[in-house]
Amino acid sequence: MNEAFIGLGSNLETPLAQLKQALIQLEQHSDISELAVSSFYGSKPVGPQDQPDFINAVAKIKTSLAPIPLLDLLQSIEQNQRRVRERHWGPRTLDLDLLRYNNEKIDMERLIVPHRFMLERGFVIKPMADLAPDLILENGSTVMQHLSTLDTSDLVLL
Ligand code: ROI
Repeated sequence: MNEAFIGLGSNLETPLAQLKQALIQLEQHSDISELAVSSFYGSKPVGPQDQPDFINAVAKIKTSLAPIPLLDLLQSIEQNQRRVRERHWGPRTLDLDLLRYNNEKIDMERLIVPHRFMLERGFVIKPMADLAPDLILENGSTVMQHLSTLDTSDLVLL
């Protein structure tokens, strides 16, 4: 079994319902055997500020899916929820990012793991700390140590 972390984010069309629906889709999938979810957090948009606040969470799964089939699944869930993405770094109905897959480094055209921006993003690291505070990140710090270096003052526990 493989362990993967997935970042969830939404800022359109009842974001909390979007995240919960996506989590149900993951939980019900036959190739996903365990699912743990962080708390949900409200967050200010990173990138353009003229868009609604986001809701973010992180899920930890155990899965028999290889990375690309897992990416395909995440993208199909995004599509099922009729993901709208109007512009780069603009508002979106549902974003599912594959953050980590075991301890693997993957550098493919479609998929880079660990996720390129996760270390900079409080809205990823804070929920990840709920699930895996002692996990060692690619910079050698634990999630908890790394969290203490980030400004998370804009995150609201829901
Ligand atoms: N900002 C926040 N707070 N949360 C997100 O999930 C998020 N996702 C994005 C961009 C537009 C970069 N900003 C975000 O893709």
